[in-house]
Amino acid sequence: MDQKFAKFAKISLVGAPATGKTTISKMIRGQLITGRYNPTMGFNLATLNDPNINPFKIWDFGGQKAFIKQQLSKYIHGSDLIFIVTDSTPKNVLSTMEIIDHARNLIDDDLCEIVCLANKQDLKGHMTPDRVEDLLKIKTYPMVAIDPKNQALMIELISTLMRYTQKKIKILTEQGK
Ligand SMILES: Nc1nc2c(ncn2[C@@H]2O[C@H](COP(=O)(O)OP(=O)(O)O)[C@@H](O)[C@H]2O)c(=O)[nH]1
Ligand SMILES: [Mg+2]
Repeated sequence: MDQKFAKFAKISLVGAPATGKTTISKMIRGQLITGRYNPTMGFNLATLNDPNINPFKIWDFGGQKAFIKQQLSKYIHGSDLIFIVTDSTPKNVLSTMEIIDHARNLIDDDLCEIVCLANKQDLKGHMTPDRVEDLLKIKTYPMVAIDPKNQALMIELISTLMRYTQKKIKILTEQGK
């Protein structure tokens, strides 16, 4: 195993409040999704040990404006993969832009992939992932976090993105960067 991934990989879920970060973290781990909304204070930390993928920790950051910037600057370092979670309404996508800029300033893009999950694709009037991608200018995947059937899809996506980052790091290391 590559040395970087011999440890638990760090996956961060970042976004505005109520976009579905905690639901995604639960869905990935196969936990029951209740549909109730309890705002996350600070962050939740969970571990996934799935036989199909190297173990990782999921950092689910609370999105409240009052502390998101401070939380991110303290804890986002060392992420191997960041999922920016937005709901797929124009208003939410605008707040997401600001969060992406903030996260980008804190991490090294070469060591960490940042992609977006355009969540709540089941809701009427949602924007398509292509439209969200046009606005945010980062690779965007459609998501319905309340559907447990998306668990396998999320694990596959994480696995693919981690392999991609691993390859990128290997090339950079070979180039002596
Ligand atoms: N319709 C719909 N509701 C969702 C979806 N994902 C999350 N929710 C709901 O949105 C609310 C906020 O979700 P939560 O995961 O707590 O948001 P967080 O603040 O980003 O952690 C909850 O009531 C969830 O059940 C989704 O894909 N579709
Ligand atoms: Mg939450």
